[in-house]
Amino acid sequence: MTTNAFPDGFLWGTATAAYQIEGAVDDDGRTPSIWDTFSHTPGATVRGDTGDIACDHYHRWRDDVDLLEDLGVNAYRFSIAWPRVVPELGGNVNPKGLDFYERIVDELLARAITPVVTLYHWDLPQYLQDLGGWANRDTAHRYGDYVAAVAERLGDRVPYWLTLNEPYCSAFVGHALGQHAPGMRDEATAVRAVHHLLLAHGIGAQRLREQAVAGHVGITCNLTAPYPASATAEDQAAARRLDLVENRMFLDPLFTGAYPPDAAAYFRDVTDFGFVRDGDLATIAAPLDFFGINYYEQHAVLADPDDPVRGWRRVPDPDPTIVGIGVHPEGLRTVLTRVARDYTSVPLVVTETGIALHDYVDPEGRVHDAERIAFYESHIRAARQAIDDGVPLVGFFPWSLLDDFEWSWGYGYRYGMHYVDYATQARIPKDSARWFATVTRANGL
Ligand code: IFM
Repeated sequence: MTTNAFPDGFLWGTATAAYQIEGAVDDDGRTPSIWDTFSHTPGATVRGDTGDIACDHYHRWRDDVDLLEDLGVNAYRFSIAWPRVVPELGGNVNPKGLDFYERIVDELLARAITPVVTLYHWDLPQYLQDLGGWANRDTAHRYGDYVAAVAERLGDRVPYWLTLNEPYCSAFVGHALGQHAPGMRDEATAVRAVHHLLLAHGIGAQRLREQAVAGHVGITCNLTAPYPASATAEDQAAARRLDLVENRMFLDPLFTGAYPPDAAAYFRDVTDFGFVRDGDLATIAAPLDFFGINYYEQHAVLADPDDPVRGWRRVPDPDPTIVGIGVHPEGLRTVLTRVARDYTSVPLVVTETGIALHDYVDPEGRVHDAERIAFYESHIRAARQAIDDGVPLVGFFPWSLLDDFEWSWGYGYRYGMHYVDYATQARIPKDSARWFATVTRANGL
């Protein structure tokens, strides 16, 4: 029977990431990450925006926890900044960095809000990038040491751990497209980075288990729902190739312990996967307790005859949002049912989904974001349908709690349920925040 209520204990949350909201980039021993370097590179971000101040969450975090309470969420996903915890090469742990996150975790727990901790949301310490970053296998081991340090301090209290956020973006958007830090345009390095990120995930998960953390261990991937623009064999093959890059390069190693069978041919002109060592895939594919999915995109795919190897083109969405992608809640259902059917039976969590708008404060001091409410509502319905399809979905976290530093887009695009006035750092609940609070309190629509 279809119902709009969600299962008891369902996690209703929202999400943020350290570099996007914290600011305080020099406080208490933090050193630069690749995003500090990249955002300070002329031309890398819109208007030269940086995360130097962002939402000043480092100093205002307690007020932001109040916002969570107002939303009525029972969970909150945030990330820990590696360069706060291990600010220098050599692995010395900075207690002040850990103190900050411990305060947040304890405050959340005191307010019955379940902390969901992302251990890596793109802010690689710059000192590791100087040694090759994710192209260097050793980064995966350094990541393991960092994870162990966090687990030693917080392992008894954090119920959900996510090793990585969106390795697709770290690897391909950062190393092949050059739009994210470290700003490289080299596909061979991007594929190497995929492997070392996944290896880092596996090593990080191992280190969490060795520390006997009390919580569940998972990873978040951003998955898309590509489909052929027509029934021709060419378009079908093109959609499958895009699916390889965006989805299967991550899902297959994580859940089947092998790169997809078509990966070697697809990347044949850039790599022979010689960086994969014996045992790596077993480390990567060690069992998880849950799996996080960030969903933003469904797209039609056309064959591109001019490019026989890659050979795909995304069809521009007929009704795009300001970031150029469409609103397709049915794609969320597709992605969830696919993962549950083809890859894993572990509980799934929608760790992000959301829409960027040009929100503004009206003369009465209100922010009317009806499109965001419609977006959330349709995606929550899609999530509910996935549960009806048998998907073990246990949580839903709209992106985001706050407007924030949206990476290379800077501050121009707003994703938050709270409007941030960057000049005063005032937070103004948007209509979507009030609406979402009714959902969390009713446990459904
Ligand atoms: O802001 C990002 C987030 O850091 C990762 N997922 C997509 C969001 C919206 O662009």
